[in-house]
Amino acid sequence: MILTLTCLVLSTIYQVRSTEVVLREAVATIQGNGTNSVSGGVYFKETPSGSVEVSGTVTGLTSGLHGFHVHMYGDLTNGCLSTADHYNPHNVAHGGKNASTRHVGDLGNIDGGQTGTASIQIIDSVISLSGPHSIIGRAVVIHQDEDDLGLGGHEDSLTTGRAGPRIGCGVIGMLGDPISASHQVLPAMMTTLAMLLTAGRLLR
Ligand SMILES: [Cu+2]
Ligand SMILES: [Zn+2]
Repeated sequence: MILTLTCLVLSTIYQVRSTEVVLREAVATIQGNGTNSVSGGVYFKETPSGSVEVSGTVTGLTSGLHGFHVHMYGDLTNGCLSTADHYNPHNVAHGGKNASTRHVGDLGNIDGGQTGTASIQIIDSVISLSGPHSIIGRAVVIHQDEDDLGLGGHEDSLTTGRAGPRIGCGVIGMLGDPISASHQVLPAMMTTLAMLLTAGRLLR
């Protein structure tokens, strides 16, 4: 019995080690550009499947849709303007979040609704928080107008989505240290161990 239990525990530990993943989180505090009252927080969280969950709230918007992108630089020395263009390491055309051709930074629109408050809940598998095309240190930018997702037929549809002036932005920074998934699995291992010990006692 003791031998069986030991084997089970060791195999659990082995599986945990072999599937270890590091998950990163980041945050951008959004401030208005100039005199408007746009503000908010946007959170980025890596998931075990490799996609990034984007969530948060932005207030002080006008009603309706607003272009929502990751721009190249986390440089706010000249307000949102110095964040430069959409983050586009592959040098391709602008598009919607779900388009096959898009800038890495193209996240579509956020919706100010009737009240000017947008609740953001996006899953994206193109942006990432690690590797050569990490968005950490770059910037989130919110625009005055709706991003036409490259489909508007205007000359700037395929570069900026014709989303108009930048009304808010924030630098994307690390949120705490990367979490090793094995930390999350430790409690599960303890539970398994406890269950096995209980089962062992019942069988005795
Ligand atoms: Cu933009
Ligand atoms: Zn773009």
